[in-house]
Amino acid sequence: MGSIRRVLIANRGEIAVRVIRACRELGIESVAVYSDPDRTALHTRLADYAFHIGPAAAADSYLQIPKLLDVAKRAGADAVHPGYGFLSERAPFARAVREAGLTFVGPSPEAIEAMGDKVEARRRMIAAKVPVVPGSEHPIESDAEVEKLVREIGFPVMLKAAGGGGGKGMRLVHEQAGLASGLRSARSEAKSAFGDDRVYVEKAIIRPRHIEVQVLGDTHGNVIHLYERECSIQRRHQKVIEESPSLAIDQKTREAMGAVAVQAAKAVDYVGAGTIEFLVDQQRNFYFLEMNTRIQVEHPITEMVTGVDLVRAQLEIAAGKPLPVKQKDVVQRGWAIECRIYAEDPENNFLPAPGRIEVLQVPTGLGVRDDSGVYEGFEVSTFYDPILSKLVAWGATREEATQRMLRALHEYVVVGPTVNVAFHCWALRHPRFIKGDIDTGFIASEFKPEMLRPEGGDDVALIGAAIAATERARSRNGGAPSAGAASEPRSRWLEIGRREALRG
Ligand code: MV4
Repeated sequence: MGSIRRVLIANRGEIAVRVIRACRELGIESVAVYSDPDRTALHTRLADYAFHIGPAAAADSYLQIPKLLDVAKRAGADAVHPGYGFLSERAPFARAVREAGLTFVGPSPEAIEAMGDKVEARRRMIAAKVPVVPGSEHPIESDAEVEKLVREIGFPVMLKAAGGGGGKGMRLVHEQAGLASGLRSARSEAKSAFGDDRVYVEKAIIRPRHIEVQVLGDTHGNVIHLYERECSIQRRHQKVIEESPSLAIDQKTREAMGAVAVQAAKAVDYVGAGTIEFLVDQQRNFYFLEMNTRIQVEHPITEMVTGVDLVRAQLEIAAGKPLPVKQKDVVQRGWAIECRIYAEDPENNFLPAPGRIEVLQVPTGLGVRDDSGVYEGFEVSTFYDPILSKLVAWGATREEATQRMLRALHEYVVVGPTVNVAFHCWALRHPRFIKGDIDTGFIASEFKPEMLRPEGGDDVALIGAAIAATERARSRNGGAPSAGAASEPRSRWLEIGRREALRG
């Protein structure tokens, strides 16, 4: 603890950039690490120092604890920020950082461990009077035991891996006949995925909403919450659109969830930024699901609505300072929506679509924020999550935020990789989104690839737009623009093509 002068960022892409920005604002020097394909990445360029840590495969670079610690030492860093993903929730990493005499920007290894073991987390939450989904208080020992438990809670039930989280190794069981075989397959999947065959059971909540609460804890025992994020729009356990506040809860439920989230964090002596995930059923009952012991992808919507810089707060907390705000001063103002902009093809089962970004036009303007990890000319690698940026729109009301997001999506142009911009337009214009009638099954039940396909004739305009944009990039790069790429018709094509491409 004590003051932090130089931070090693054990991550890449947009979150590494986000941390570098917070460091610079605080007068803290930043140390980036990069793999072979990230030699020219944005985080590598923006940091004060950058060190090569190995080949593209994360297992040989961003996940190499000894290499990272060696760089931290050589670079003279006094702290390590893990970002999200990679090593961010690995207790052994937090411990190794601590044992190397460095400050880990995050919670204690003990808190990471307690919340990483989902059975242990449930046990701690039950002890702290945090509502959990009815079910196991310890791992299932036998078929007889699970049958007895299920007689009490009733079908349907969800079998889950103690070492899991994020949806891996889950089994939905509807009736007695499927219980023993479900247990067997859940166990073997858990064993091979996590090296841990412990499984537990919960009552299954049907078509739940996923609503999570941001918390901050400091080293002086203070914990506050920063209200909720609605994260129900997901696909295969990957969030796609998030918003804050949530339309699904009233003020009383909101305050109750916030208070429970604080209780949950206090139960593990939580320090830093964390998130308590809840499942919310159709009667607005809420249940603790998991705690994420890291900064999350979707943290910007909380920043936009509360005005609290969460990454700055992480760094200040790690330096031993008290929380930057008191609970009574945390207020939700307006509405924020985040769309994750991915290089992927929604018309082809959301297949990742990496490649070189030939043209990039990023939206700006009132109430628009784009947290990006890329730039025009950068090659999106096949080795990592193909996220380009997180586009956030803030408005005084949900309607204004939605309109602003649609406007920003309209401005967003990427030539090169296929992106999911049109998919976001489709979702934001959907009557169920507009009503706020969303749950975790929204995309699976509403989305069909045909819904994005332009009607006959529009393809011509799309091709025109692509040609025009490529010409623009070529001339900017010093190449000779071809005949017929004069500025007037070029911009008209671009305008028509863009409008057609984005028409939901
Ligand atoms: C559940 C559930 C219904 N009932 N647990 C999926 C991710 C993992 N973190 C927990 N998950 C779920 N747990 C009970 N008792 C439904 C899900 C679930 C889900 C949860 C949040 C967001 C999206 C989801 C999509 C499918 C299933």
